[in-house]
Order: sequence, then C-alpha cells, then structure tokens
Amino acid sequence: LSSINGRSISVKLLNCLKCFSVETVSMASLFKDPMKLSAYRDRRFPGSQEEFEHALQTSTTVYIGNMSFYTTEEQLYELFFRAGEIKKIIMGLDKNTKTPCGFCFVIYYSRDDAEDAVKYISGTILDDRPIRVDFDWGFQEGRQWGRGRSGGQVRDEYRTDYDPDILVEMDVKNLSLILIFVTGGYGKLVQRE
Ligand code: GTA
Repeated sequence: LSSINGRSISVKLLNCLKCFSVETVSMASLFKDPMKLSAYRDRRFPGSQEEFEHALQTSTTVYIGNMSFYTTEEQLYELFFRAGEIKKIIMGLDKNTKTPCGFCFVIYYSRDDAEDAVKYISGTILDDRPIRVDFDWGFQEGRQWGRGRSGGQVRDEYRTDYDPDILVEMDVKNLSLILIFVTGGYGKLVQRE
C-alpha cells in the first residue's frame, strides 16, 4: 500500500498529526489560562481571585455535577480510575436527608490525572446522565453539603426542566401547595413562583 499510495497516505497521516497537534496545543493553552479553566466561581472560597485562580491551576481535585442521585461511590471509582489513581472520593450530600444529591469531588494524586478527567471523562453518560467534570479549587470539610435552601444543590432549586431523578417532598407546612409539590422533577423555587 505504501508503495502505491505512499504519498496520499503520508499526506493523510500528516493532516491527522496536524489536527492532533492543534488539538493538543489548544488543550494545553486552555489549561494554562485560569479564566478558561472553569466558569464556576465558589462564593465561599476563602481568598482572593488570584489565589482562587492559582488553586484552580494546581489542584488535583475535580468536581462532578449532574450526577444521578443513585450513582454509587463504587461506580464513580470505576469510571474515574481510568484517568489515574484516586486518593479520595467525597459524595455530595443533601444536608437535611444526608443522602446523595447529584455531585461529588474526586481527588487524584496527580494534576495530570485531574486534567485527563476533565478532558476525557466530562460528558460521559453515567446512570443515563451526561456528567460534568469541572476543575475545583480543592476540597475542604463542609463542601460536601448541598447549599440549597432545601438541603440539596442550589441549581436543582432553579431548574425549569423536568428531572426524573429529583424527588420533591411535600410541603407539610403549607397544605394549599401540596398538589404542586407531589409531582417531583421541577425546581422547588420555580414551583413556588
Ligand atoms: N468546582 O460548577 C461547579 C460547582 N457547583 C455548581 C457547585 N460546586 C462546584 N464546584 C465546582 N464547579 O462545595 C460545589 C460548591 C459546593 C458544592 C455544593 O459543590 O462549591 P451548590 O451547588 O449546592 O451551591 O454547591 P453553590 O455552588 O454555592 O451554588 P451557586 O453557585 O449559587 O449555584 C450553582 C448553580 O445553580 C449555578 O451555576 C446556576 O447554574 C444555578 N443557579 C444558582 N442561582 C440561580 C438562580 N437564581 N437562577 C437560576 N439558576 C441559578
């Protein structure tokens, strides 16, 4: 083959390599720019913007969002181990029910492995949901709890789309709203509006 179509094969190979190197370069430059590392800004980060950006650039922790409430630590371990050796997984919990509420933190030993998790695992379908892997400034005790007013994640209180994984409990204090609250899936605050 190479003797007959040698030139066309080598041109194709070169084009492939060019695509690969453009991709590699753009990924590398993306990961050097702290502003492009994550769109999320943690309002509870205990430092300056500069310190936050430095933490994002060096941390070995990633945040996983849009998870099913039924995904287990074992499943997460199996998936995220593909990017590298894992130091610890911390499940995100509803602060009232103490049950998983759709996020977690994965701590790697190496920065390269954390970058690979963001590059290659983000968007993977896990328990029928496309998970989002984001750089994180680093886990601290207390960050495992949902910060929403009802105990879970803030975003779940504002969602306007139907999410079959979200179970909405009845509001026993306000009986007149019970009919709205028995059907789960839409953001709780949105339902109240
Ligand atoms: N690294 O993207 C993230 C991320 N998120 C969304 C949460 N955490 C994240 N970490 C990284 N990247 O430790 C971390 C938090 C905390 C834990 C639980 O997960 O640092 P939380 O989701 O319950 O609370 O956090 P948080 O993050 O303080 O809430 P925030 O920033 O207000 O809102 C989260 C999302 O909810 C927003 O991105 C937005 O999509 C949605 N949202 C918030 N307010 C509104 C609103 N008024 N209207 C519409 N949508 C809203």
